[in-house]
Parts: sequence; structure tokens; C-alpha cells
Amino acid sequence: SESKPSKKSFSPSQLSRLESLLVSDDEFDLEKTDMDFAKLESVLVARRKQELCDMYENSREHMLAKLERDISAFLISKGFTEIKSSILIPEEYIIRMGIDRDEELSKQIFRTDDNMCLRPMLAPVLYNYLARFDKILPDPVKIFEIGPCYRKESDGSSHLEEFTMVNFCQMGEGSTRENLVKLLDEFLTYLGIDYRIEGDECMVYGATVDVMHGDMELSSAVVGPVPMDIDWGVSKPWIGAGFGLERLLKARHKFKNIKRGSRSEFYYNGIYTKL
Ligand code: ATP
Ligand code: 9VF
Ligand code: MG
Repeated sequence: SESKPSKKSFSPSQLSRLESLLVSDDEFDLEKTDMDFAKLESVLVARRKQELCDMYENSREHMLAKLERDISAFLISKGFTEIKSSILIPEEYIIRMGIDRDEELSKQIFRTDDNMCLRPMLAPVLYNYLARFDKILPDPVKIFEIGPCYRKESDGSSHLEEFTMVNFCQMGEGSTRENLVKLLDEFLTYLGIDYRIEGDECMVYGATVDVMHGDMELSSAVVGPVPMDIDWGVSKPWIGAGFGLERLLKARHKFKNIKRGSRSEFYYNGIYTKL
């Protein structure tokens, strides 16, 4: 059998419009379809309107907010205490995390005035909580935070400059690699997301346990202690992991671009809103 010749070639602006409207469940292949632009656009617009109406009728939940609630409920059920700290943090915390001025991540920081910055990660304040709660709460101390983080990024489909991180950590008894891997498995099984674990290296922690979905990193997880603990007043073993929620949504919904699941005025639950 001969392959079907490509019948349609859309203009760049038509292609971009169709790609915005398309979701992963659609059966159309824009390179092979013999439908014309107007027909295809109207089919896709009708589907997306119907999906938004169904959401309005039935669930009314934003997928990013819902994922945050689900992750919170899971971690609370596992004995972790929920933290909400400020998104604006002292710039000094970046240096204390071992990220020197000439380091790549240091160049990605959104600095504000008064030596403050938008947090690029949750770890500094969680360190402070671990040090303080260790004097108050029984061992082990288990805490987590979920919220916006900011990094200047240049590369595309898996990076946002404004994203949502969950970082959970446990300090004290049971802070073993075995328990970390078990918790990661329970977490991803609960979320229904396929993953594999890989060893990696990063400048902040040294060796990391990376959680991958295809070639996308879902999480970097760490088994402490690490040398910088002493700068944060922490002196017990710990385990911790940081996941990007928009990457979890990208994996779960097979989004081509991470923007579909992010804070956005253009996409609602992965659906383009200019219909
Ligand atoms: P990458 O190497 O992919 O840029 P990273 O190793 O710098 O990521 P970490 O510092 O390990 O990222 O952050 C923990 C998690 O936060 C990542 O595994 C990822 O899920 C998420 N994350 C980090 N940066 C971004 C970003 N710019 N946009 C969306 N998610 C991000
Ligand atoms: C792993 C991702 C240093 C004892 C408070 C917990 C962790 C998370 C890595 C994150 C980061 N670390 N973006 O630490 O859980 O910090 O680079 Si704590
Ligand atoms: Mg990483």
C-alpha cells in the first residue's frame, strides 16, 4: 500500500491556531489530514466549547488547584505537616543554599529591592522550619510546602518562569533512601503517573535521586545529610523531594507544552480559551 500524499499544507498562522485548539485526545494529524482549515477549526472549536461546558456543569475545579489539594491531602495522610511561607525571601538564602553569584541558578533569580527575591525553591524556609520544629515536635519531623516558585528560564516546553513546586521532607528517624524511594512510589502511584528513578548530580546537594517520566525530570530527591546542613542549623539525617506540579500535569495529560497546565489567562484546564 502506498503512503497517503500530504494533501493540505496550512499557513504558519493556521497551523498555530490549530495547534492551540488541539488536545492529545484528538485523532487529527495536522500533517496528514485532508480536511481544510475552516472545517478542522470548527470541529475543534466545537469540541473545546463542549469540554468547557462539561467542566462548568460537573466539576468546576482548576486542575492545578485540584492537584495541589490532592497532594496536600496525600502528604497530610502520610504524617507531613503543611507549611505556607512567603514567596518573597531574603536573597541571602540563595547564597546560603550554596548557590554562588557566578552559578547558573544564581543568574535565574528574580531579584526585587531591599535584598529580597522571588523564591526559586522551597528548601531554604523548610530548612528553617526543620531546625525550629526539631526543638518542639517529636522525632521525626515531617513537613511540606506547595506554592509558586520563580526562575528566569530560556528553554521551552518543560520550563516555566512561574511554576508550582511541592517539596516534602522528613528529618530524623527513618530518613533512609529505602523510605524515600517507597514514599516516591506511593506518591506517584496515588497520582497515577508512570516514572522511573535515575541517579543524577546537582551543585546544591551533590548526588540526587531523580524521578523521570520519559525524558522529563519530575523531581529531584535527596538523601541527607549534606555539608550545607550546618549553615541551616540542621544536624540530623533527612530525606526530601521537590516536584513541579505543572510537570506532573504535563505527564498526566500528555500536554505538548507545560503552559497548558500552568497559571494562565489563555488555557483553562489545558483548553485554549479564545474560542
Ligand atoms: P531542570 O534541570 O529540568 O531545569 P532542575 O533540576 O533545575 O530542573 P530542581 O531544582 O531539581 O529543578 O527543582 C525540582 C523540580 O521542580 C524539578 O524536578 C521540576 O519538576 C520542577 N521545576 C524546576 N524548574 C522548573 C521550571 N522552570 N518550570 C517548571 N518546573 C520546574
Ligand atoms: C530536594 C528540589 C534541604 C532538608 C529543607 C529538603 C529537599 C529537593 C530539591 C529543590 C531544591 N531537597 N528545587 O530538601 O527536599 O531545593 O533544589 Si531540606
Ligand atoms: Mg533537578
